[in-house]
Amino acid sequence: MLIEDALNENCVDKSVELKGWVYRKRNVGGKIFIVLRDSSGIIQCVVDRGVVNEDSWRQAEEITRESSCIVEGVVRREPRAPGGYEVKVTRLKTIGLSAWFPIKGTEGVDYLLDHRHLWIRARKMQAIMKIKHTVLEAGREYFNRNGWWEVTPPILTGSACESGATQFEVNYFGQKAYLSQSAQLYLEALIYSLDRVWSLTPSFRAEKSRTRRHLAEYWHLEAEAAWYGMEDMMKVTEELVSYIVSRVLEEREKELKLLKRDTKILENTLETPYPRIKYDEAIEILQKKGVKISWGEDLGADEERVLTEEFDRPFFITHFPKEIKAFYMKLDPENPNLVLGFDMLAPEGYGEIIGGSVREDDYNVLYKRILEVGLNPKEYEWYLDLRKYGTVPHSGFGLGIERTVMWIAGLDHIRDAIPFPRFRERIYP
Ligand code: NSS
Repeated sequence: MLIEDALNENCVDKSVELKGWVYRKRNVGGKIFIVLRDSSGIIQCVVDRGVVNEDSWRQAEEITRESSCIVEGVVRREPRAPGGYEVKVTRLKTIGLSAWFPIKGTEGVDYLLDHRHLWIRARKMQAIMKIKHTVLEAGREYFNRNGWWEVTPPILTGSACESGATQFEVNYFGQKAYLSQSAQLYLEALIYSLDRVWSLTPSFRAEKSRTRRHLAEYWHLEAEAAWYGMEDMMKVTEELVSYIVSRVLEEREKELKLLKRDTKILENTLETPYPRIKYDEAIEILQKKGVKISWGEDLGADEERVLTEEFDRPFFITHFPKEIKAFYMKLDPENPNLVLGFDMLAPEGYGEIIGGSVREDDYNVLYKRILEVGLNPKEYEWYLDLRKYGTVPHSGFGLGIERTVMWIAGLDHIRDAIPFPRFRERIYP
């Protein structure tokens, strides 16, 4: 039985068997109090010398923090115990006696990263991973219920999707290949077959520095659709994000509470449409607020944070200068210095969680853009082909799963949104 199920009025006076790990242990006046934990929660188990046999008592005496064990006992109401119930132990069996556990929880960031394989047992980490589970489940469900096809793009790729500067090179049987930065180019090919497609894959970015919101390996939820314009695709992202947040609010209340997440702003997120501002306006707002930035410059984490102060829900920035965006974005027919691109920013300082755009569907314009940004059209021959054989207006986007979890869970660093984070400095564990 899971601990969560034992913390229940129906179990009072009933015998239960629980399997878990020792979360805390103390001896008080001839009794040993063991707080047991499993994936579902914690429960206090009281081992009374007068009740259990000699063998169970000895095992309770010897058992250490983080040992695995099986506990049998009777559930009782106990308002002073976490959850309001406790187990009066009748039998305790140690399964895996733990050596001295090297984590108390007060250690520094790097120490905890070195011991990540053990730290992921922490209740905080459990809560975040459960929230992530629901984010992933809701994301998949949104697409599947709305008639999109799930596809499986490759991770080993021959050319850059985003900037070449953040590519991981791999030795592919003696040739150069790269780890995928985004499935986008392949999703674009797939829409000619399936109209509307989505994928959930790892993406890799050789980010130069360690920041609060960059990982070298992250999970990327991407979608691409034929015939969709900018507004159509922005609407998809709004519906997706509001659906994800609604599911987390419904199903992960306990975890949000454990993380002390203030859910007021998350509730605002349920209501769409989200506000939209153009890049021009974003620059004006920033300049008015005293931020030193001029038109044409990219918005970094600091600028985004200032902009989020203006909104109490996610919002879009659109129509960026083409120089700061990727080669595949369609030029704005009303002002070809701009692209039909959009970013969705999460409020409360979090910033960008989604990047998307209309794609350039004209062969000649795309060819020119590839040259302009210094890429080799030879490497993009297949991608250009898509504009040669039945080109179609289309759009797509990518949502960073960890960025989204970081915001929804209210984390101050992206590293905790993934069990084994990868940064430039380390890959251990
Ligand atoms: O670079 S993006 O803004 N856009 C793309 O990769 C498009 N090719 C996606 C598409 O249209 N199919 O990245 C998309 C999102 C971005 O908004 C972040 O939420 C996330 O991916 N992202 C990251 N998360 C964690 N760590 C890093 N380094 C990172 N880079 C992007």
